Amino acid sequence: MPHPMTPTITAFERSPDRGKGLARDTRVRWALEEVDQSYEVRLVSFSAMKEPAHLALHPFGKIPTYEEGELALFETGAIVLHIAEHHAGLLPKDASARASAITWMFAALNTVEPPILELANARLLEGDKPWSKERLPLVIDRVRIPLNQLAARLGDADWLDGAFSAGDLMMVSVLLRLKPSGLLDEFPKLSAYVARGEARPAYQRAFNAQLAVFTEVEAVKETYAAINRNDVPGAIKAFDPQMEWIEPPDFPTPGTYRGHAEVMAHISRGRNTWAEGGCDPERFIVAGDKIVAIVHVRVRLNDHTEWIDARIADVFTFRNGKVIQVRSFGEKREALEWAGAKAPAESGPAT
Ligand code: GTB
Repeated sequence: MPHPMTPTITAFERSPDRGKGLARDTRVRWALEEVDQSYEVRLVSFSAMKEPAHLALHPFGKIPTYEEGELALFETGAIVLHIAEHHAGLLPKDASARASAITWMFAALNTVEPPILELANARLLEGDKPWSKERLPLVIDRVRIPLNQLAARLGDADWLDGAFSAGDLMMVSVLLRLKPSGLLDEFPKLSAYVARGEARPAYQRAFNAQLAVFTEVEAVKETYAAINRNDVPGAIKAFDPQMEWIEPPDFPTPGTYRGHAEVMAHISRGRNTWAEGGCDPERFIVAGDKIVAIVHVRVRLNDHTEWIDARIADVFTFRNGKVIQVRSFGEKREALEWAGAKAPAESGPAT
């Protein structure tokens, strides 16, 4: 079981950047990694973000959120500040130096990030408007102004104000969003500053963790999609040759199936009993190397008229990007307990 105070953050179930680290959970993960605090991740879909359970955590229906015991936070500025204040390593001890570092966090969020967001919106959301081409140079110039000023202030220093701090973490996170635009290349000092941030082991761990979630969830989804279309080789594409699939005694085909051949035969046997329907993973909870998939099973078996309509939970364990075990559970609670994860907020159909 996780420590009761292990924080849980939320992240995109399917990040539009396909795991390039640009969504805002990365900066929270980075802060947690810098202070060596383990954490859990609950993945939310775009529709779940707008449901009451998530809105209770984040009034604006966004990610990330941060839960730690009774405490629930939103806004990455507040979350990173909370982490930095409760652990050593991200803020100086001296009160004035601490206030300066916090000032850089605000500068990143209030001065540097807004024009960068405006540019992202101009490109992604307004690119098809008739006036977009004319407006874009103006928006880009508005980004250049604070970047020029920031580069001048940074000069040849490694970090903004002495040692690396939460201010740098936030500034680098904000600047990273510019990478796809190429604009950062105009500012070699800032490019080098961002590269220094990215080179930090804690950043690397945070980046890899969010990328792993993206690729692992895609692999889990593809497993069910392949089973549904009766593509058994496709279903085991992400499975390690030594993997095992364990089904509990009260399942129709209980037992432990080991290796590709046994697992394929097992999947095939189960799949061939279906007349129609499918298994849809509806929700994902990440706990360390495990992904708990809450699966909606809606199947009509051969020679039956009634439908099976149930929710089960499959726990996928990954090693080096490959599935080494799938363990099925009839009850979501049992699966989460076994995986050492907390239950997700209840909402929508997947409860
Ligand atoms: N001010 C808030 C904070 O700092 O926490 C902003 C939170 C926020 O905008 N979150 C975004 C979100 O949940 C994700 S980061 N959006 C969903 C919605 O509004 O419905 C923004 C983001 C999204 C995608 C990429 N990407 O794919 O490149 C990059 C950044």
